[in-house]
Amino acid sequence: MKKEKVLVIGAGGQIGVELVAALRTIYGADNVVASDIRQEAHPMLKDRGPYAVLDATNGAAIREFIVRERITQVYLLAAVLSATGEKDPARAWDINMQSLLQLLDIAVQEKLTKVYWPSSIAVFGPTTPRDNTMQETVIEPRTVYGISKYAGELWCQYYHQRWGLDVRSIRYPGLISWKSAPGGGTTDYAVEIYHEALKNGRYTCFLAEDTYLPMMYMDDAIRGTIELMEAPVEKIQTRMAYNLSAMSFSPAEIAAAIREHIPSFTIDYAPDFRQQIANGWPRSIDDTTARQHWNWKHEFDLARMTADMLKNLSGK
Ligand code: AKB
Repeated sequence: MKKEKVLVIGAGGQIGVELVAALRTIYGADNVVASDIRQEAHPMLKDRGPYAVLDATNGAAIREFIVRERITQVYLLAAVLSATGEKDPARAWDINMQSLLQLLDIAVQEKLTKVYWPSSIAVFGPTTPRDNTMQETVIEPRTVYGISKYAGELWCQYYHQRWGLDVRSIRYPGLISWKSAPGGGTTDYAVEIYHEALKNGRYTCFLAEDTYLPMMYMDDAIRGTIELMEAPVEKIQTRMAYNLSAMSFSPAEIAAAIREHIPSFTIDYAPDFRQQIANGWPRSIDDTTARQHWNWKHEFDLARMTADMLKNLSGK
């Protein structure tokens, strides 16, 4: 077992519950503390290792916890995502930025060995080339979530340059998982559709049928996150977040993939305010930089992910 004591903030979310389990296999269950603002631990976090109630924006409480528990690494996952963020931009900005800026300070002062903070394809905007969007390109986000992620990337880069902090980050595409639900994102339809296909045999999609977005299966996202964090420091040559890609599909294409397993499945479309957000994001991502720097490779495509999602969700 590696000797680190890890704190995951916002562990009860879609990424957190799976990341905590993966980290516990590397560092040992007792050395990975899951924390969330919710009093009650997510069922996947219950009785499987230490759990703490922590508000990501309460820097004093987080510092006190880090010092008391001799934490050496922190993963900060708490965030307000794109769709929820547009409903209350000031709150989204506050939560997303306060939590990061306070943690970066604590990390320098308490000499943490590493920090992980997720970014998103939401950093890109309508002025970015939308196909095979490069690592370095025009970046003018138009959602508060995207603005906070881009600002956050710049802060991470600043803390690395100024203080030598080892902070690493990934621009996640839409993440699809069966163990835990997403919340408040524009790409959430690609999870809901599987649940509805199994439950009701039909789905009304909040994006139009030809809306292509970059997507990734959670297994790949967790493996990629851990590979980035485990990579030797000299491989991490960008301290902005890495583009990471696995697949790109539209609602019509995911529906067709589901029909391979459930031929009677039907979909209709009722685009809402999330369509405009999706229209400003890339259709596909170029992740050559991550592939070259630390050997990133995805494993799941749409067909393989669909088979796995439907098998696991039916078992549930
Ligand atoms: C969202 O839709 O807001 C997120 C994301 C792409 O970061 N899933």
